[in-house]
Amino acid sequence: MIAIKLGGSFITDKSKYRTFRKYETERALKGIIKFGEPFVLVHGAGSFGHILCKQSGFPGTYKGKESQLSRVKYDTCSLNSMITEILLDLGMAPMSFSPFHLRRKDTFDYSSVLRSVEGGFLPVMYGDIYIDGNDVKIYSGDSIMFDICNLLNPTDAIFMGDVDGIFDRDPKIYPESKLLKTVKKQQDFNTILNDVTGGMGGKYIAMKKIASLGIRTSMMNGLYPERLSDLHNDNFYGSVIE
Ligand code: IP8
Repeated sequence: MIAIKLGGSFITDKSKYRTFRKYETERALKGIIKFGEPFVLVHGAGSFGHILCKQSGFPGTYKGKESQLSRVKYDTCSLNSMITEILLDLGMAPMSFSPFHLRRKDTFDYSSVLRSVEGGFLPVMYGDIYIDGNDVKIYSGDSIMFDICNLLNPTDAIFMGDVDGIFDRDPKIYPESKLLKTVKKQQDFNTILNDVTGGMGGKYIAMKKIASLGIRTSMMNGLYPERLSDLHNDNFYGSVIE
């Protein structure tokens, strides 16, 4: 089994509220299915979560801002519905899970996710908000990836983004930046992060933690899902955390 995360910046245009990249997402999902390995799926929220959260001052108290919070929940859920609809049309049996509903006192309870795997379903989990007292908090798809990898021990954890992998500098700003085909998990990611930030800090931390579980962790470009066929050989075009 493999665990795959579709990044929010890949499946949406992060700069435009509620802009779903349907064609790209569908292509990536087709490529993942074609790869043939059983998988669990996680996706980010992109412009269906981050824009309105920022405007509303979330994470933080939601008192007096209940309708904004409902709107965020509705938006993240609609993105997830569009993704599960694609999977249904591709003949899969997706089952959706949000941290909002998995939240227990101080933790997240993934037992229903595990039951869905045992039942032969494809769990589709997504970064979302959850309520903690008077506060709303955000649980990212990257954190879910760590939790699910810890529980299911997949052979691979694959992060599909809108760039080819991890670079020595932000490839969107520096055209001469170099793709790091292997990154040692002992590497101090801050030395890379300084240039590659743009909201990617949490991702590197999650990837490093997953690699420390002994799970092969890689990052690749979702626009080229066919690169999955080289996942386990030297021709793989992406970054592997070792
Ligand atoms: O896109 C964030 O999840 P992510 C969820 O995986 C919200 O970071 C609601 C912003």
